[in-house]
Amino acid sequence: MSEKSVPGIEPYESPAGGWGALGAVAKAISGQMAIARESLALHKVNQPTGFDCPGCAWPDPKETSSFEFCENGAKAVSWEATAKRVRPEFFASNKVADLWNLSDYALEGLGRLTHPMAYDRASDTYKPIAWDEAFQRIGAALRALPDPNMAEFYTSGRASNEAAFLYQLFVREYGTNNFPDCSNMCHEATSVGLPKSVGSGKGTVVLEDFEHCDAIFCIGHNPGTNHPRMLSTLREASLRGVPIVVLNPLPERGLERFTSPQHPVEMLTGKSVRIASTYYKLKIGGDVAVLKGMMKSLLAADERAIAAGMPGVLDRDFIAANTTGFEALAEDVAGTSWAAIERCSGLTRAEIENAADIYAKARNVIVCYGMGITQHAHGTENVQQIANLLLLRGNIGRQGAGICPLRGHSNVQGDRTVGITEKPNDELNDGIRRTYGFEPPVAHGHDAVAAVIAIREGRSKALVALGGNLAVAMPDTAETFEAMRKLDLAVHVATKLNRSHLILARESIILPCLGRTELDVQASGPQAVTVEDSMSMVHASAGTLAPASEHLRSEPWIVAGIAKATLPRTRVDWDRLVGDYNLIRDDIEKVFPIFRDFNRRVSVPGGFRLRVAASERDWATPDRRAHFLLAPGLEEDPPADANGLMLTTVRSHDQYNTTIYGLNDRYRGVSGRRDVVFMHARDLAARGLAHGDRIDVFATGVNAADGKERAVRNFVAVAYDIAEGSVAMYYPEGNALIALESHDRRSGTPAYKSVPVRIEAAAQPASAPAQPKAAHAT
Ligand SMILES: Nc1nc2c(c(=O)[nH]1)N[C@H]1C(S)=C(S)[C@@H](COP(=O)(O)OP(=O)(O)OC[C@H]3O[C@@H](n4cnc5c(=O)[nH]c(N)nc54)[C@H](O)[C@@H]3O)O[C@H]1N2
Ligand SMILES: Nc1nc2c(c(=O)[nH]1)N[C@H]1C(S)=C(S)[C@@H](COP(=O)(O)OP(=O)(O)OC[C@H]3O[C@@H](n4cnc5c(=O)[nH]c(N)nc54)[C@H](O)[C@@H]3O)O[C@H]1N2
Ligand SMILES: [Mo]
Repeated sequence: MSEKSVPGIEPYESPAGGWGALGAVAKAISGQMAIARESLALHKVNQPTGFDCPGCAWPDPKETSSFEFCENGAKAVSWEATAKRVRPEFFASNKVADLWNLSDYALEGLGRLTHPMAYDRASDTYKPIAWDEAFQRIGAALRALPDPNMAEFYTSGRASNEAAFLYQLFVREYGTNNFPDCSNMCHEATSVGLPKSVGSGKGTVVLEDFEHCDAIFCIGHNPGTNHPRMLSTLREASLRGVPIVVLNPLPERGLERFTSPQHPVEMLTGKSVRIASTYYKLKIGGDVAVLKGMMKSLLAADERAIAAGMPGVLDRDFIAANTTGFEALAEDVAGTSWAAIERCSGLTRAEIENAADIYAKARNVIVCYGMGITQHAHGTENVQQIANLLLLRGNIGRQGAGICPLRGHSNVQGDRTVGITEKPNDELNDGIRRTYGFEPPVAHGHDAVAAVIAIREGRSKALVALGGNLAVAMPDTAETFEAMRKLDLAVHVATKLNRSHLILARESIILPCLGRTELDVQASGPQAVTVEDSMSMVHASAGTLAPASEHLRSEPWIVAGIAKATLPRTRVDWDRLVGDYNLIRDDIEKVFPIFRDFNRRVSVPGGFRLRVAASERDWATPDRRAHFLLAPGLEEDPPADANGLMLTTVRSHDQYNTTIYGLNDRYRGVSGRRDVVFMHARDLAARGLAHGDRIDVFATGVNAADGKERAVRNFVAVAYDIAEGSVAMYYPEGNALIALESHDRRSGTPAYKSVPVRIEAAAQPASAPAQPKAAHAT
C-alpha cells in the first residue's frame, strides 16, 4: 500500500478473530445500550434450548452445549435486541421527507419499531394504526386488484419455516405465484444449476464431512465476515494438515489466518492458525476459466498416467456408473486453450495446474462457495463447473467429500423448502390440493428481478414484504426506487425502519414483528419456530427475551391476519394454526412428505437433516444420472476494453446485507467510511490516479447498454492487493451501477459481482456529498 495517509485507511496486520473480535463485540453491545439484555441473549444463541442465530446459515456443531463465540452473530443479536426504539412520537415529529435524508445506517440505528404504522399523506408522516384496521386496509387493497398476479409477495430469508409456509399458503389461495425472494439475489444459481447437474439443489455435505476431507477449496466467499463460525471448522482442518485452496480476487483476512477466541492459549500468546495453504487472486469472473483449466489439467494428467500404465487420475468407475456427458465435457475442455484460460482467469497455467494437483492428490475434496460464484451473468454455469470438477473424481455422495454452497440468510434455504417459490412443481401443488382442497395457481410467477420490472412497467401494483429491504438490495437503485413509487399498496413486515419503507406507495403500511430473540406466546402458550441451515439441518428456535413492545406480533400471526382480511371464503383455519405452531408443522408435513414426523424429530436437540438425494448418490434427474454440463464460450470472451475495469460489490465486516452496523471494515483496514473503491496500484497508476484520490465510477457495457448513465461519484480510491483489472466496492453503495437487465438469464440472479466500469478522477470537488441523493416523491 502507498505511503500517503488517507483518513480511515490503515492496513490491518492482525489475524481474523482474536482480541479485535472481542473488542468489536463489546463495542457493538454497548452501542445498543442494553448490556444486560444482550449478554443474556447471547448465551442463548445456537443452544439446544435457545434461539437460532439470525446471523448466518452455517450449521451448529453437534455438541451445542458450549456457546460458540461469533463476533458477527453477536452484532446481529445485539442489533435486534437493542434497547433503542422508534416510537409513534418520533414518527409524528419527523416527516418522511426528512427521514429520507438519514443514512441507511442511521435509519436502522433508530431502533426497533413499536407500533403498526400507516402513512398519512396530508402530514407526510407515518401514524399509528390498529392491527385490525391495518389488515382491513390491506385486504381491501388486495381484493381491489383486477388480477392477483398484479401483486408481489417478497420474502427475506430470516422468516421461519412456519411464517414462510403460512405466507405461501395465503398467497397461493389468493391466487398468484409472484414470490420474489432474497434467494433470487443470492443462491438462485445454485437452486437452478445444481438440480440439473446432480438432481438436488442443496449442498451435499454435513459438518462432520469436514473432519474427513483431505482438501478444501474456498471459492468466492468470505467466512471471516459472513460465516465466522466456519473459521473454527477451517481451523481444525488446517491443524490436521488439510490443504485449503482459496480462489478470491481480494485477500480476505479470515481466509489467511485466524486466532480462535475459543482457545485461551492462542488468545494469550497471540498465535494464529493459517487458513489458506494456497491463495490465488483470480480476476473477477475468472472462475469458469480456472475450473475449466483445472479440469483440463486433470484430464491431461489422467491420460499421462494411463499411458504410463499407472492408475488414472479420474474416477472412471464412478463416471461410468453415475454420470452422462463426460465425453462432451472432455471435448469442451480440450478445445479451450490455455491462453484463453490464463487471460480470463488472470492466473498462470502453472498456478492452475498446481490447484489441480492438490485436488487430484486428495482422496476426499469439499468445494465451498458463495456469492463470488453465484452473482454473475454466468452464475449457473459457475456452479455447474464446480459440480463437474467434483464429479470427475467421484467427490459427491461419500463421506468427507461434496459441494458446500454457503447460504446467506439464516433460513433462506428453509423458506424455499416450505414453498416460497415462483415455480411450484407438481408435488407442491398436489400437496396443497390434498391438504386444503383449493386449486393453487400453477402458472409460474415473478422472481425478484421480474417483480421489480413488472412494478416498473405498471403491471404490478401491490407489494407485500415479509422482512427485508427489497428496494435497497436490488440493482439499479434509481430505477428501482422510482418503480416502487408507482405502487398502490406497499406493506412491510419488519423489525426496524429501513429505506424501502420510505418509498411511498399510494397506501404504505409498516407492520412491526417479533424477532428471533423474543418470546412468542400464542393461544397454546410459548411457541418455537424452525429453521433449516446450509446443510439441510432443521432445528427449533425459541426466543427468550421480552418483546421490544407490547404491540409486536409474530410473523405467523401477522400473515394470518392479512390472509383472513383478504380471503373472506378461505379454506384454511388460520386461527387454529396460529394458536399452536405444532399444527402448522403438522400441515407442513402433510404438504411436504419429506418432513415426515416433523414435530417429533425437531423436538430432539439439534433437530434432524432433511434428505438430500445427491448426498446418497441418488441422482434425482430425469434419467437418474448426474450430468456433466458445459460452459462453452471462453474463447469468445471479448478482451476487456483498454481502459475498462471489472467491479465486484462485497459486504464489509460491519454490515448485514443492507443493515449497516457500523462504518468500519476492520480486516480490510477501513474505518469510519464506506465510500471506498479498492484498486490495484498499477490500475491506479495507469489512470494517473493515486491512493486516496477522489474518483467517479461509471457503469459501462451491459449496464450502459440502454443509454442511461449509471455512476457513483466522489468515492475514494484505495490502493489494495486486489487482482489487477479488478476493483471492489461495498454493497449497497455499488447497486446504483447495475442495470436490472444485468442478470444470469438462467437463474435471474443479478450480476452484482461483475460490473464493468470506467474510473476517472472525480469531476467535482472533494467536499461534494459522496452519495447521490434521490429525490423524495410525494
Ligand atoms: N455478518 C454478515 N453475515 C452475513 C451477511 C452479511 O451481510 N453480514 N450476509 C448473509 C448473506 S444473505 C449471504 S448471501 C452471505 C454472503 O456471504 P459471501 O458469499 O461471503 O458474501 P460477499 O461479501 O458478497 O463476498 C463474496 C466473496 O467473493 C469474492 N468475490 C467477488 N467476486 C468474485 C469472483 O468473481 N470470483 C471469486 N472467486 N470470488 C469473488 C469477494 O472478494 C468476497 O470475498 O453471508 C450471510 N452472512
Ligand atoms: N450489490 C449487491 N447487492 C446485493 C448483494 C450483493 O452481494 N451485492 N447481495 C444480495 C443478497 S445475497 C441478498 S440475500 C439480498 C438481501 O436482501 P434483503 O433480505 O431484502 O435485505 P436485508 O438487508 O437482509 O433486510 C434487512 C431488513 O430486514 C428486516 N428484518 C430484520 N430481521 C427481521 C425479522 O426477524 N423479521 C422481519 N419481518 N424483518 C426483519 C429489518 O427491517 C431490516 O431492515 O441483497 C442482495 N443485494
Ligand atoms: Mo444472501
